[in-house]
Amino acid sequence: MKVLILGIDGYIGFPLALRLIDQGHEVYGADNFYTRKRSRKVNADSAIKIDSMNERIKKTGNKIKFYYGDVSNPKFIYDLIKNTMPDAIVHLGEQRSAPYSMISLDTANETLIKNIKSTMNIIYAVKDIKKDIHIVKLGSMGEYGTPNIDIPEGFFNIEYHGRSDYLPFPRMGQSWYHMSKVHDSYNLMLANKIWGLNISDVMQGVVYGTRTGEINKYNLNTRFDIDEIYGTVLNRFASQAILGIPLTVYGQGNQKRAFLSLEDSITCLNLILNNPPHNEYRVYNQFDEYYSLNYIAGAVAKNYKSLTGTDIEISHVDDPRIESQDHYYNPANENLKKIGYRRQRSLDDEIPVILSDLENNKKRLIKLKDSIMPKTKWNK
Ligand code: USQ
Repeated sequence: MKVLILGIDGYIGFPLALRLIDQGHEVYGADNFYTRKRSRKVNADSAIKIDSMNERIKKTGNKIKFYYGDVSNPKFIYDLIKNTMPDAIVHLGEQRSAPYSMISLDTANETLIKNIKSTMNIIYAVKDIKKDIHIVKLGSMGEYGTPNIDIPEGFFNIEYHGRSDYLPFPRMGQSWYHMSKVHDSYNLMLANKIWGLNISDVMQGVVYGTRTGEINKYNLNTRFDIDEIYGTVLNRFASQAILGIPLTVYGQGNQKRAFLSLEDSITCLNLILNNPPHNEYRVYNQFDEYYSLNYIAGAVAKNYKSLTGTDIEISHVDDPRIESQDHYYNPANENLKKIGYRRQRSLDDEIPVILSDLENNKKRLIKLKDSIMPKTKWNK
C-alpha cells in the first residue's frame, strides 16, 4: 500500500510511519513542524528527546519520503497528492490541543480555521485527483461530549414524535479544538454523500505511552508532551510522579474518558488502513477502555509505589475547563473489534514502562517543571 501520512512528525504519525515501513508499505509523509514550534511557543518541549526529521529518516534507511509543508494550504495538498498518488491518506496534521485552542481568539481561530481547511483541502483534492483514495481522518471521542445516554459509533436509531430515522449522534465538543473536529466530521459525511468518497472517521480517546514495537526496534523515540497545553492526562500524571509533585486531577476527578495505549492506537490505525470502506463514511470509536481520572491517577500512583516504594500524592486542583464532573459514560467500540482489534497493552503493562522512560529523562523533565501547572482557563 502507498500511504501518505499528514502530520508524520507527531506523537502518533511517526510511530505509524515506522509500523508501515516495517510491514513493507511505501510511506510518504508531510509536516510543517507546527507542534515542535507551537510547543516551544508555550515554553514547553518533548520530555523525551526526539531526532530531527532528517535524522529520523536516515535511521529508517531512507524509507520515508518527506514533504515539508502546511496542510491548510490547498496548493500544497493538491501537489502532494498529485506527486504521491497514494492508496490511503492518514490525516493527523491538525492542531491537536484543546487548551491551546482556548488561550485566545487568535488560537481559537487558528485551530478552527486551519483544522477545518486542512480537511476540506483533502476532500477536494481527493475528489479532483484520485477519488478512490481511502481517507483516514483522526477525530476525537471528545466530539460526543458526555451525554446522559450510551454513545454509539457515529450514528443511532432515533424515534421522535412517532417517526424514526438513523441519524448522526449529537456532537457536543467541549473546546474549540473539539468543535473543529465536529465540523470536520460533518464535512466528511457530506463529502461522502455527494461524491461517494471512502472515509474512515476515527473518534480516538486519550492516548498514553512512550513506546511501540517499532520504536524499540528502530530505537527512534516519538515526542512525549507533559505541559499543560500539549500533555495528555496520563502522560502528565506519570511525569508528575517522577518529579515528585502531586498529580493534578482537575476538579472532582469523576470525569470519565476513553483511553488506549500508543501501541494499540497504531494497531487500530493499521487495521483501519487494511479495511478500507467502499463509497462509505464509516466511524470508529478508537479506544480500549474508559476510566475516571481518579482511577487513572490511582493507577499511576500504584505503579509508582510498586516500582519505588514511595507514595505519590494525588491533588485535586480547580478544574480549568468547563466539563461535567460526575456523569454517565458508556461509549461503544465494536467496529474496531469487528475488524480484529484486541487490546495489546493494558494500563498496568504500560505505566511502568512510561515511568522508567521518564526516570531516564529526568533532567529534561526538571527543565519542563514550570510548564506543568494549568494556566489556561476556559472561563477566564
Ligand atoms: N485532566 C486532568 N489533569 C491534567 C490534565 C487533564 O484531570 O493534568 C483532565 C481534563 O480535565 C479532561 C481529561 O483529563 O477531563 C482529558 O484531558 P487531556 O488533556 O488528556 O485530553 P483532551 O484535552 O481531551 O485531548 C486529548 C488530545 C486530543 C484528543 C483527545 C481525545 O490532546 O488531541 O482528541 O485527548 S478525547 O479526550 O477523547 O477527546
